[in-house]
Amino acid sequence: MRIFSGIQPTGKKHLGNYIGAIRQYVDGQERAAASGDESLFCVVDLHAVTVAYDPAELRERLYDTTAVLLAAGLDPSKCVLFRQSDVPAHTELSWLLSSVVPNGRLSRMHQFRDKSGAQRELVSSGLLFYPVLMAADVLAYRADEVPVGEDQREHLELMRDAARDINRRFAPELGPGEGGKPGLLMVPEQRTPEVGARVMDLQDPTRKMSTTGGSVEGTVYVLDEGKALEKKFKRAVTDSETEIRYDRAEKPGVSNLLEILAASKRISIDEAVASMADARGYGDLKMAALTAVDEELAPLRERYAELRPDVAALEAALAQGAARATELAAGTLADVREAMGVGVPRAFSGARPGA
Ligand code: AQP
Repeated sequence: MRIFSGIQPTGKKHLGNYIGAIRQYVDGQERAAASGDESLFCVVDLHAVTVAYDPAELRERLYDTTAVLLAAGLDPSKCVLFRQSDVPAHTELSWLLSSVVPNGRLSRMHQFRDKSGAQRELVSSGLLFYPVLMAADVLAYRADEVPVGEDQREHLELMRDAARDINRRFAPELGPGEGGKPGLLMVPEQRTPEVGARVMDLQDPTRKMSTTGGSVEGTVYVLDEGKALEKKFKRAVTDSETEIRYDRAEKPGVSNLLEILAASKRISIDEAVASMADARGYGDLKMAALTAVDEELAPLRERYAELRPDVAALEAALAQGAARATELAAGTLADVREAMGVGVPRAFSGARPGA
């Protein structure tokens, strides 16, 4: 079971990123090792240049994100943690994949439509091409599973179709790459958590908690603490009833708080509802969710404060990961180049399949 996921070094990481993705990475690191395979987690700096950004800021945010991942429990001796731009195979494979990805499909992707609409000046072609690079990130490692939040479903579908199309067109003899069969590329499965796959904004629980699209008061950051954290939960939007029950359509605010409570305490939604049986009102639910989040994130915050200042140690961890990622991706790239008739033929290069 090979696991891969990427995360952007943009902004501060929020509770949705943590529950939907980061916590799954830590779990994936253990599951991949238990299966005798590897897990790879990548800070995707090349994705971050698709919208307006400041280069110096990008470097700082990359270290922030790397330190958050390590503080959450990723361990470079158990997983491959690296920076996307350190492994040029991602960009080469994205170009090769572009040969099978229809342009029209890219321009219809929800994220592209939302983000291009929000751009005040330039809508970069990188923004349009984002899902192809994301497909290359995963396919370069022949990952079986991609732990991500629910919002990535459309990107995963495009990635799966790209793998299928490359396999069908260029190497049908190697197999489909899914259903337990081998293939030039593997068709990966999306893995979302059972609880917390789509954490919603506390101020507008009909919209997902988000780095760029959410409200400041409704976005809980993993490094929020004390009064700032408390204020966000106390002001969370609920509804005019008093009943605490899980109903996403009718009671989005209450359901989101229940989901955050359940995810943070690692219990089911039913157990979270049952734990609130004696609650006097929504105030108690807000306090329970706040306490659970604070307890879950306190060790991460402490560890982050220790790790973040040591940039040399962060660079060393990323370099170790990049070396292993480069090795793994090189094998896939050699096979794809050969199948697509690009570059020096294998007979002349001496490269072995899967090398
Ligand atoms: N609200 C969410 N609930 C659950 N999972 C979420 N993810 C994002 N939002 C939620 C998951 O976090 C991972 C990292 O996403 P990213 O690399 O896109 O990082 P980001 O830009 O900080 O995340 P956002 O908030 O998704 O950015 P916007 O909305 O600004 O584009 C992914 O696995 C994602 O599913």
